[in-house]
Amino acid sequence: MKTAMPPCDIFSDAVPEDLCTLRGSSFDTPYNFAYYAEIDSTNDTAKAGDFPSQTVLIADAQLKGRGRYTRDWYSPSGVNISMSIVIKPETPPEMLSLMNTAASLAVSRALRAATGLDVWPKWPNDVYIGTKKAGGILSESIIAGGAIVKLVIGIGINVNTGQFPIELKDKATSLLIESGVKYGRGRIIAAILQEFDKCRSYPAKRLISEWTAMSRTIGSYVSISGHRGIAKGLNEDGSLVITSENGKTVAINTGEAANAACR
Ligand code: BTX
Repeated sequence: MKTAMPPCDIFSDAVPEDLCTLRGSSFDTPYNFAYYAEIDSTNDTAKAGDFPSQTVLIADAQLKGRGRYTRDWYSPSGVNISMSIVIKPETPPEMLSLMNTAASLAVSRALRAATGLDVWPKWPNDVYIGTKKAGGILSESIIAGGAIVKLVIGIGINVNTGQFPIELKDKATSLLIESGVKYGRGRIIAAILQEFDKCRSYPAKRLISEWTAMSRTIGSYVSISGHRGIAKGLNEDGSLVITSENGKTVAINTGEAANAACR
């Protein structure tokens, strides 16, 4: 990993204009911001560095943005949101598995409110507009002495990307492509953080029920990690319950909900 340049604070002249709204006095927030013009991955820097809790690392471009496993996350300069929220929790471990649920619900709500588009959370960590992926969440934790000492919630959103590389063209979309409108990233980040604080304070039952109401994964035929069947709901640990074709009910912790049909 390349050593990251030190971040700028949000009041620096280097911060792009559409992110300057994060300075706004109308935006009352408990979060601190660290801005990077270019970085390998906001999640990697957030995990490696000593940042106070409630720091949000924001990058204008990521050179090695990551998805789950070893997948790349396309993060071109100046157009999208690439950010990681650092939380040093007294978070019970079981809440960790619901962080993707809280973050994907928060992002979906914030984007829906900002754009009026058909945004929805897809299990376990995607944000879709219609049938295409517009964003993703990568929640990671640092554990020491058997306890979670740091949570990093990475959020990538395609905001003002006008076109994608050939390999993503058919499956990815952006707010700009869907609406024809360019959005200020700072306002969207502010809305996401406000929603995220609400969603992560919900009791698990409420969080799951609000996520379920917005997601199209539930009720769809899915194929995940060798299991095929109808997605019935989420357990309180965030796992997806599906009734397989052979009639058995299984709970799946992770994986990709392929072929999730749209209701
Ligand atoms: P994922 O593993 O569910 O999705 C990764 C897959 O999505 C890739 O293999 C590719 O097919 C597709 N993809 C790659 N880039 C894009 C894109 N921009 N839009 C739509 N589809 C894409 C999803 O992982 C979680 C992504 C989290 C990204 C954030 S950005 C800030 C933070 N830092 C970091 O390195 N990652 C997170």
